[in-house]
Amino acid sequence: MSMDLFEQLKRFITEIEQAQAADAEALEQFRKKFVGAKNVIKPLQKGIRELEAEQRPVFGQLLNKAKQLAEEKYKALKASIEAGQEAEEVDKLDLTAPAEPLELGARHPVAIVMDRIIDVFSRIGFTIAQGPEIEDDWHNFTAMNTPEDHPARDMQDTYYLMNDPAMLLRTHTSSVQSRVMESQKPPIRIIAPGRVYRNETISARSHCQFHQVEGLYIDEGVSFADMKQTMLYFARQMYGPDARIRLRPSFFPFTEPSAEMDVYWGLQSETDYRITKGTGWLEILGCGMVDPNVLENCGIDPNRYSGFAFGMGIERQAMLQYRIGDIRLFFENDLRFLKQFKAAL
Ligand code: 2NM
Repeated sequence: MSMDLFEQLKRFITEIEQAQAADAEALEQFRKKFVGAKNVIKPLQKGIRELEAEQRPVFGQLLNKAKQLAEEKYKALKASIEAGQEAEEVDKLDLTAPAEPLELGARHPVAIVMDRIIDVFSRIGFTIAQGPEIEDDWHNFTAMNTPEDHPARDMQDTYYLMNDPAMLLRTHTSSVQSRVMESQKPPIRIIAPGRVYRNETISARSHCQFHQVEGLYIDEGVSFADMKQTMLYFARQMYGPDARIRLRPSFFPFTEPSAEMDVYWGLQSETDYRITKGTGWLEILGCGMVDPNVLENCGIDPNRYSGFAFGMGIERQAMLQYRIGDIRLFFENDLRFLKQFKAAL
């Protein structure tokens, strides 16, 4: 009797060890027989009472070993069937099929307009200059002939760093131009595109951050006429070959004389009246002859060299070009807004 129990268990163990499963069905049969709730090993446990006392622990250990073996074998069989299925799926893959198309992103309208402006000036020999957005007072204001009592230097108008009030977020990219003038000899022909900051209340028309392209041209004998012709070239490249410009006298601390440039927009629609304030002319940029004080501050001899400079806001031009009514849209990163510029890629 006791021999039968051992015999039976050993047979099961051999069967478990030699088991194979070709498919999910065979695996399920194995599971039912050796692992499931009604497995064949369990009933043998009851037979333990019929054994001699010294044989019971031996049988118990063998029984546990059989259970463990069954579970391990089941896991192994299952894994090998799954690996087989995976290999089958890989075999079915057509590796020569064309890939799923990648959805192209859209360019940000500020980047689109900025690149167009850069292109226009690149064609006539301007190169791109860059500098830090966190600037010192010298490069942003003092070198730029902006006096201590100028409103732009007010704590309310510019962002200063709390742990170092001598440092600030640049209010224009002129700070880049001052760095270039300090480190290079004329002829200098650069544009400085980039982000700038002003401490303004955010509204549909103004923001605490925006983008600029400023330009600088310094050499011997550079005149106001050179500036005017360069600005006309720019206007015609940006706004079409028939674009007309006008210069109005203005003031900037770093240029003398200074001017504001308008491009003729027209008065076709009611909107045209609104955005041009009824004149048909749109203000596009500021410009002027670089003040001799600025040249001197940056180590360039004003008796030998002269130059012109200009600056424009990118958002403003993007708003005109794409009829965008609110400057905040540029900085909210709302996909419904951004996706509209896909075609402009
Ligand atoms: C403007 C308008 C007029 C300007 C001046 C300079 C520099 F560095 F030469 F002094 N950079 N940019 C300038 C001149 C900027 O922005 C409306």
